[in-house]
This record gives sequence, structure tokens and C-alpha cells, in this order.
Amino acid sequence: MAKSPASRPSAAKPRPSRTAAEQRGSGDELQQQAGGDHPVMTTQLGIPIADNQNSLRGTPRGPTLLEDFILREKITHFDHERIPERIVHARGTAAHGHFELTESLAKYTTARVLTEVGVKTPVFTRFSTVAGGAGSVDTPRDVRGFAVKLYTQEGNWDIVGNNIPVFFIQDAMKFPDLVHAVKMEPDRGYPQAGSAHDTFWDFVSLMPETLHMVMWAMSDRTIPRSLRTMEGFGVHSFRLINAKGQSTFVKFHWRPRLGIQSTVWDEAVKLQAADNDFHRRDLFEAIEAGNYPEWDFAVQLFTEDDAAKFPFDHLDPTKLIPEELVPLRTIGRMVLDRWPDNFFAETEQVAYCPANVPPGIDFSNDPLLQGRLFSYLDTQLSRLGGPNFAQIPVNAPQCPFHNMQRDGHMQMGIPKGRVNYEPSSLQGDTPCASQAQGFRHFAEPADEGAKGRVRPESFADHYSQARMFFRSQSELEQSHIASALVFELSKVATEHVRTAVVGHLQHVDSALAQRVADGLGMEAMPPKPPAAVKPQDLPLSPALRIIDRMLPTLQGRCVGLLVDDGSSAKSVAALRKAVEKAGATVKIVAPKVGGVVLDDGSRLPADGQLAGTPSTVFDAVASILAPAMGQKLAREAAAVDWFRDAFGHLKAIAACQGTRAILQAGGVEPDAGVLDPKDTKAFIAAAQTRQWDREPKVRTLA
Ligand code: HDE
Repeated sequence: MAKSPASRPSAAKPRPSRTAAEQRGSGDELQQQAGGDHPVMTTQLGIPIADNQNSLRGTPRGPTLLEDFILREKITHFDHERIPERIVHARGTAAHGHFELTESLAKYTTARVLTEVGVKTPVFTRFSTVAGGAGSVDTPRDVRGFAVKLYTQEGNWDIVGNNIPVFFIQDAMKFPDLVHAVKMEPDRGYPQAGSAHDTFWDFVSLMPETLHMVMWAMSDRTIPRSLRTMEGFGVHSFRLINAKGQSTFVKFHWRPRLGIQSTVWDEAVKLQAADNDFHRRDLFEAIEAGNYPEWDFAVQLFTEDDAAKFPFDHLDPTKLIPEELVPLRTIGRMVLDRWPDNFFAETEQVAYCPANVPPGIDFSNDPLLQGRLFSYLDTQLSRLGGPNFAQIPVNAPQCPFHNMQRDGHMQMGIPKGRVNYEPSSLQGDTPCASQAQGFRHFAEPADEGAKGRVRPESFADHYSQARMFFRSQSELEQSHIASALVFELSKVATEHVRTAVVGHLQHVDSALAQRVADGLGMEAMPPKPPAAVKPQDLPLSPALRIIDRMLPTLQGRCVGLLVDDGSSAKSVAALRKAVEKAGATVKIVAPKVGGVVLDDGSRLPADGQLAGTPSTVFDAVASILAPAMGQKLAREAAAVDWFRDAFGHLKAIAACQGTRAILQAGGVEPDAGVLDPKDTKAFIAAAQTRQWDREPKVRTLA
């Protein structure tokens, strides 16, 4: 730390002053060091800067002068570098790409983006967690936002969805309460990014409409392995409007071409420590490597008459339409192939709004959607500082746009001419509305009934779909849900909240309620709360499972290969070749990041150092170690954990003879998923999936 002038010996003579450039090197010298042809640094207003190291001092050891306009400008800008983070979905990551229509919906809509087959529409897609702040981790148990901005030729279309097709609440009126309940508790300021606390479950226990989404939130959907392996849902019913003005209801779905992949809970917990940015890094690395993630775009189309026959109200956002009832029609695909140039300018400043729809798409009366139509524009006004945020490049439409909106904070355009109103007879080129091309709202016949703050009776059944979802899951997935409920409720300190939630679970499935009660160590089953509508046994929907629907593929995944000095160069090369042929990447992990010397004398640099690259970040692991190195690493906690965790997280392990000592030290008893790295075929086959049979052997599930 620099000594203050007062602490210097008074006898010390000030040294002759040196110019700033002499002390730290001038800009010209720094340029030479960096090489290249650098432009001269300037202030915001273009004044060239001679010294970017030192502030302007009255004397060499004297005070800094207020006159230093360069310092003041720099610090002032820095002081204002942050904007308010999103109240929800603050932590996110995004990428550019395009959407391509493969089947026209011209029969149903006039929207060109849904009728012009083969046209590539640019998109910007942002994925997010919901509860945590912008600096929280990527892998908590949480719903993921899945927001797609399509820059269509008829204006921006934002499908602002989630990776779960239903929502916690039925009415926008309850959104602030839900969000307050799930975010950190206001008096203590924690927990960050997690629902495992009293206020969230208190809200759930008092709002049974949350139960269906709670089942999804406790499933493996909320602990995705990668953003690239998540589904996306528009959630609400929207309308498509055709040239005759006829309406068809529509639900939007994004389906990952890599299939759905989730983590196991213990892995998700450990990933939070291993890599805060796990999902963000994964998406970045995939795009940088040219492994562009793709999603199919599918719709469910249904009429008012179809909807009247559903055993639920499709305007209730806590309900989904099983695809067994209304099949999905794949009509396009989205590819994400370009990482943003700047996180703040694009990912942070992007502003989505479900009200942004082109002509030919319209809204339904879903009361949650109706509230959202207001909320997003409102929040952007304060988050992005005023009404001109649509001029920020990532938000601006990529089609012609003209209107009479003028002025305001941060107006970037310079509108020309005398006329800034409509109608006007003074200028021939001013914009006018067009009945033929403009947005037209569906002329929906009015419903019967009186005005009032009401919930329709058709929204009263809170349990039947929760039950359908739970019972449609495979046995293992049901155990994961039960275990997640036990985990979360075990973090709830208030006993009556735990009791109330288990009470509700009896309406969902009495065996589930019993498992959770047992897991919580409850002595007696709590009473069932009254249900407004007796839960029905709806037909099951196997399409809602994920374990069965995971794609057996290594495509786009990553295998960690542990090596040390003396590892066989031949075996390393053979394994790498086989894994890469299967479409995955290999990352070398070694005790030192500088790498190792293989048995043929060649040096192999490491992608990660063992202690900082745990097996949680890989989809499968392998090791090629000389026996002596295996013995050495068997005494290394990071190496032992590497295999113990991979085993516990149901991953395939290719472990050579040299590795057996480490497995033993970790108490790992090899099973069918622990293979010889020489048998690359068997390893690839095992690595394409998780070793689900292993799960009951490694943990007790509720
Ligand atoms: Fe949002 N939501 N939301 N939401 N939401 C926001 O907008 C809101 C809801 C969703 O990557 C906010 O710009 C209300 C459902 C995503 O930038 C805010 C209601 C679904 C994102 C807002 C809902 C979503 C947001 C916060 C109930 C799935 C992130 C910052 C009436 C279909 C978008 C912002 C991005 C963000 C309000 C419910 C998805 C405050 C009032 C249901 C993916 O406007």
C-alpha cells in the first residue's frame, strides 16, 4: 500500500518530478508493447488522451485537481455502469441465431414468419434462472426462462417462455406475491436463488393452484444439464388469425434436437461450487466450437370447440394440453450460432415483451398473460431508463419502422421534417396506419357475465393435472420428485408449513404424500385440506417424462480424461478419437495445468487442473494412468472425489487398471457402467446415457 505523504519522514526531500509518461510508460510505449495499430484513446467527446495511468496532480505529491476532466469523465461513467437488474430472470445468458420455417401455417395465420417457408428470421434468445440475482449461480433448482426475440419482417415477435409449460399462479394479481415469496427473505437477505425456504413453501401451502407447477419444479426439469438440452414453452394459449379473420388457438413449443438432459440433484448442488457459470460456459463453448444448438419449433393448434371439450380450462396457465390430446406439429427450427459481442449491450439490455407480436398472432384471455402484456414494457422503462429503449440495437426491429413518437431520454435518432403528428396535409411522406397491413385484434364475441374481480369456476381444479403429471412419470422420476420435496421441505423451519404442504400432496397422490411425510420424519399424516373440486384421474401423459425420452447420444457432450505423467499416448489417442467420432469433445484433466509427459515422451497440455475441474462438469469420465500414478492419486482427495462423484452421478467411467486403486479408495464398486478404456465401443454406448440402475445403490431416494 502506498504511504501517505504525512507518514513520510519530514526530512525526506521530494524527488524531482517525473512526468506521468516517464513513470508508467506513455500510451505510445504501451501500444508498442501490445503490437498492432491501435487508435488513439479519447474521451467520450473525442478529445485525445495522452496519459491513461495518472490523474492530474497539483504537485507531484500534492492533491488531485478538480480540473482533471479526463478523470472525472472516466469515474463518472464507471459509477453509472450498472442498470437495475431484472426483478426476476436477472441471471441470464443469450445467443444470436435464426429461425427457419419448414411448414406454412397460411391456413391459420397471416403472420409472414409463420407462412414463408425457408425464410431465415434472425433471433436473439436469452435463457435465465428466475429467482437469483444477476451474480448468482447457473445451476440452482429453478425454472429456466426461455425467451426468443424473432426479428420478423413485420416487427419483433417475442416468445417469452419458460422451460416448463405451466405456471405457479392463475392471475397476474398474485405475481408480486409469488416473486416476493420465492426470492431471498427480506429481513435476512437469503437464501439466494433457491425455493428451499419458509416463505416460498408458505405461499405454496396457502395457494393450492401452485401445486401443478410445484410438481414440475421438483422434477429434474429444473436441474437441466445444459441450456442446449432444455425444452421451451410459450405457456399461455395465443391465437393465430388468418386472412378471413378466423382464430385458432395455439401453444408454442421448442424441442431441443439434442434431447432433454438433466443432472441428478447431488450433481447440481456440487456444480454450484465447481462452476458458477456452468450453463453459460457450456453454451459459449458449444457455439465457439461450431456445435450450434438447435430446437424444433412446434405448435399445438385447437379451436374454441376443441377447447370446450378439454377437461380443464386452457385459459388457466396452471394447465397444460397433453400432446396425447392435441399433438404437436413441428413447423420450423431455431439454430443459435453466434455469441453476442458484448454481454451488457446485448444480453443485459435486451428487452422482451409478450405483447410484441406481428399481425396474424393475437392474445388469449388468460389472465396471467393479460397482466404480462402490461408488465414488460413498464419494467423496461425503469430498467433501461426511458421510452427509447427500442432504439438499443438488440431491441431495434430489423424491418422498416416509422411513427410519430418523438423525443424523450436518450433519443438516438434525428427525425427530419416539420410534421410530427398525424393526420397532416403538409408533407407527402409521413407514415399512416394501414387497415390492409396493420395489426388487427381478433373480434372476439363478448363473454356473458358481469364485471367483477372473479376467478372463473373452470379454474377451480388445482390438483388433477398435478396428479396427472406426477403419475405420468417413470418410477425413478417419481422418486426424484419425492426426494426433492423432502429436501426442500427439510429446509423449511416452520413446522405448520411443512404439514400444510404434505396435506395438499395427498390430493396429488397419497403414496407421494406418505413418502414425503416419511422422509420428513412426520409421526402422523396431516389432514387433507378441503378441495374446491374433487381431483380427477385424467389420462396419463407419458410424453411428460424425460428419462425415457433422453436421446442416447454423445453428440455435443463432453468427456473428462484424467491423465498423469507416463499415461499411454496410444490409449489417450484411441479414446479421444472414439469420443470425437461420437460427436463429443474430450477435455484433458491433469494434476497440473501445464500438462503431463506421456509414455512416448510427448507433452500433453491439460484443459483443466484436477482440483479445479471436478467430474461434475463432464458427462462421462475416463482415466488413463500408469499404475504408480494411480497409487499416488489414490491419496489425493480431488482424484478420489472425481471418481466417487462420477459414480454417484450415474456417469459412465472408463477406468484403466492404474485407476483401480483410486476407485477402491473412493469405495466405488465397479458395475456395468465402469469399463476398460480400451473397450471404446462399450464406453461410448454407456456414456450416451446415465447408469440409472446404479441409483438405488448410491443413494436412498424418498
Ligand atoms: Fe415474466 N417478467 N412475468 N414470466 N419473464 C419478466 O421482464 C411478469 C411469466 C419470463 O430474458 C420481467 O424484462 C409478470 C410467465 C422470462 O429478459 C417482468 C408475470 C413466464 C423473463 C416480468 C410474469 C415468464 C421474464 C422482469 C405474471 C413464462 C426474462 C424483467 C403476470 C411464460 C426475459 C423483464 C429476459 C421477465 C413480469 C410471468 C417468462 C417484471 C407480471 C408465466 C423468460 O416484466
